[in-house]
Amino acid sequence: MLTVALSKGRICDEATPLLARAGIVLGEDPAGSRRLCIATSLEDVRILVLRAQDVPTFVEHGAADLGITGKDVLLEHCGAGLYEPLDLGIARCRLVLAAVADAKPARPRPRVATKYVETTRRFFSGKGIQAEIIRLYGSMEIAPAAGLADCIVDLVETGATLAANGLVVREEIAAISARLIVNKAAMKLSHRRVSSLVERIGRAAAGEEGGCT
Ligand code: PRT
Ligand code: MG
Repeated sequence: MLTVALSKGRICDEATPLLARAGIVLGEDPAGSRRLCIATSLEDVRILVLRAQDVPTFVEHGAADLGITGKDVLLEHCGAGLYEPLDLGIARCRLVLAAVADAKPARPRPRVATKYVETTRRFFSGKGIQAEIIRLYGSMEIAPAAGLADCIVDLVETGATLAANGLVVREEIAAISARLIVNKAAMKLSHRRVSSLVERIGRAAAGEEGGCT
């Protein structure tokens, strides 16, 4: 049995049709089910529906052989036991530094609100700046107006949420999309099955039909 950890929410919504094109049809719609382990049309492939941040943890520890989650989550996870063979090209957005449009010049130690604490720390230390990072779990866009922080590091897609909160992009930190990840030991021990699954998902991501290997 191969277990695929799938990030719930918008990545699941976009990955489900992609997996179907690869010939991996989910037995139930995760959005309409309370079941967190879902059988598929391939009798040796099952899906675990998880919080995005938990996907790399399951794959790294071998509780799942493969996983699908956002590059933002992978940058923040910084684990070692993972391969990242495919960019699935779905759930695209950008990780950016954003601030109030007419903000005063940044102070020497800017206060930055984000849920991407590690990525933000690396970004600022790469510039030789020691930022004060304030961890939030959501609604980062309100932090500057509320006086909690000078700027935020968050995902932006259309920019509508930033604009609605009086913020503008100051700098792009990374281009984000959903990635397929693989447990390193599984890649070695179940090489034929894992690489055949990676191949068919890769063909589907490239827009080709999956076929039945
Ligand atoms: O996990 P959590 O519940 O905190 O996040 P969520 O419910 O916002 O998103 P979820 O679980 O459905 O999916 C999160 C994953 O989707 C991320 O890890 C990314 O890899 C990916 N993704 C792609 C996005 C977006 N696009 C996106 N636009 N995740 C979040 N957003 C947010 C963004 O932060 C902003 O607040 O959507 C909001 C709207 O963006 P605009 O610019 O279109 O207004
Ligand atoms: Mg969510």
